[in-house]
Amino acid sequence: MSAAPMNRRTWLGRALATASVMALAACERGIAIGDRLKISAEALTLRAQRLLIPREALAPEYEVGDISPDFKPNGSIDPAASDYVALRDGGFADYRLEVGGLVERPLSLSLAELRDRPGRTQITKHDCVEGWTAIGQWTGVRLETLLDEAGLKPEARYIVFHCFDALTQTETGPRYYESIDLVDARHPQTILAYDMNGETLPVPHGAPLRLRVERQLGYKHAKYIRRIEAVESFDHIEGGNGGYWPDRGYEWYAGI
Ligand SMILES: Nc1nc2c(c(=O)[nH]1)N[C@H]1C(S)=C(S)[C@@H](COP(=O)(O)O)O[C@H]1N2
Ligand SMILES: [Mo]
Repeated sequence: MSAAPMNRRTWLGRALATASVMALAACERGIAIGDRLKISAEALTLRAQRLLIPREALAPEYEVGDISPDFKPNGSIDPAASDYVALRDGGFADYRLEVGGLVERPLSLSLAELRDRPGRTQITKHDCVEGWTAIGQWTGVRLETLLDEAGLKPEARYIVFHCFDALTQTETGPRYYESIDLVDARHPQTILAYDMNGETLPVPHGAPLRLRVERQLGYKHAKYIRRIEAVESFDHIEGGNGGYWPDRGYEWYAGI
């Protein structure tokens, strides 16, 4: 994925505003006409989706025979951070998923403990903003299961996924992160996947644990998850736009 094509700050509230308001805001910021049109189109797409398809609707599911023989790994494919490398070299035996932030009971779960919980398997189409798609089978624990165990505090509005990898492949570079709202977090197909196509999730696809959030584009599907944080806002996180790519100009809500 290349660097963000435009110099603008998008925000959920703005995405919910009308296209004309957005175009006007862009105009005031002196953004080129092509970008203004793109912003308007994005707002219209989001509004049309929200009107036509309930957010709770399921994404299409496919058959085993539909699974893509070559599912392209994308973005980070082999994180270099030393904490990740140590866990990977130990077969992820020491891995713990931390669930914290605005929860009543923070969790720290091993992979075995995650696998002990009820699992869900789904065959879905992954859709990357770069223009390719691939069908894969994913097995994991529903995010809602863990959120209910941890007990969300009433102020919690978003779930943030903190990842091990830095796209710069350096120790100090900004690590990937993403976030979703509680509608997507509680969606039945939103899972933390530990298996892909019936086998342990491989490193290029986000081992040991990655998000599947099937109603959104690929960059929302955080791989290499190390910690989950329930938050009220994104103000205290990196650039404040709720994700690595949203901080670089991409939409926070990437509905498909
Ligand atoms: N941690 C992390 N998650 C990530 C990325 C990444 O670079 N780091 N890339 C995203 C993008 S752009 C896509 S398309 C998908 C790719 O998932 P795949 O490698 O299983 O194809 O992961 C997403 N999640
Ligand atoms: Mo992507």
